[in-house]
Amino acid sequence: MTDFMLSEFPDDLAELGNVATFPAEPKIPEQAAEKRRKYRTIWISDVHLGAKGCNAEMLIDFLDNTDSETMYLVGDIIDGWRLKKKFFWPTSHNDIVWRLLKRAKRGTRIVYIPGNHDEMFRQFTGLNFGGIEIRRAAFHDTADGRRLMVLHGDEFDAVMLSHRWLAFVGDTAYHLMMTLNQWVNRARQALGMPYWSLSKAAKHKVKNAVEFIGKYEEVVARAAGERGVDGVVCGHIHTAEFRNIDGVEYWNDGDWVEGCNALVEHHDGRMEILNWPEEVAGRDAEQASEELAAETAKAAA
Ligand SMILES: [Mn+2]
Repeated sequence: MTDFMLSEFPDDLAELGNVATFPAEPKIPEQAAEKRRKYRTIWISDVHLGAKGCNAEMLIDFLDNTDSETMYLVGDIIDGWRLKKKFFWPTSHNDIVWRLLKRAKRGTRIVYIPGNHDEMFRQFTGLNFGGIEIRRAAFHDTADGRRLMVLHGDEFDAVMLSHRWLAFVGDTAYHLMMTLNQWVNRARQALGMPYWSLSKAAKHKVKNAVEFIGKYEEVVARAAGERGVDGVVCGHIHTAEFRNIDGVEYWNDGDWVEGCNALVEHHDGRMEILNWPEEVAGRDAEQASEELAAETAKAAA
């Protein structure tokens, strides 16, 4: 047995457990925090960190431009299935983890509800890591007194006997489609065209997929209604949506692979689904018109 070499450790043992060892800055610098849009609550899900399809840059932009008192990570944040097949972890994915931990440190209450792709974290239900609470599901009370059940949504796969969703987006087929989506969007970006979601377009054209999604939404809403809540927030099927189904609110916060959606609650309890590529396009257009106005004013002077 080799001797324990204390000399190999830093002189200042406090360094090992010091908060200061938390990387001071992410690789992609954080944008100024003062002009962030403030919400009461933010829900995001289906980020799929560790998968090539994850739209990390778009999510980083979202995180740098928003803030909230509470944030729910509604599952499939990390894609354990993909990581198991092939380890893939670019710095941008690390930067997202950095931003989430930083948010918790700044005082945002973060509740992480693992999904089916990150189910390995379900065994830690009830624990708290870096200020992030891990839960199997949660109840959220809105500012205007509605009670919402929050869960990932794969719980209903077994109920959906036909499994049409899986037939349509079988893991490999879905992965291929997402790769294609990236190529298409890289080309579009090079041509100065806005972001466009390939599978979103395809999903709306495939009758079975549309039927499946509609049925899924009804099954989830019915289950929530049976539990006496006013509504439900879930993710899983990568289709952001709001529907009132027999008096029960169904909210799906979408995904960050193709749609790049988030669900937010304003301070008065009003809820809204954000399409971040559209928000970015709006911001860019506003900036361009401001610059043009400034140039025109300069030319006139
Ligand atoms: Mn899922």
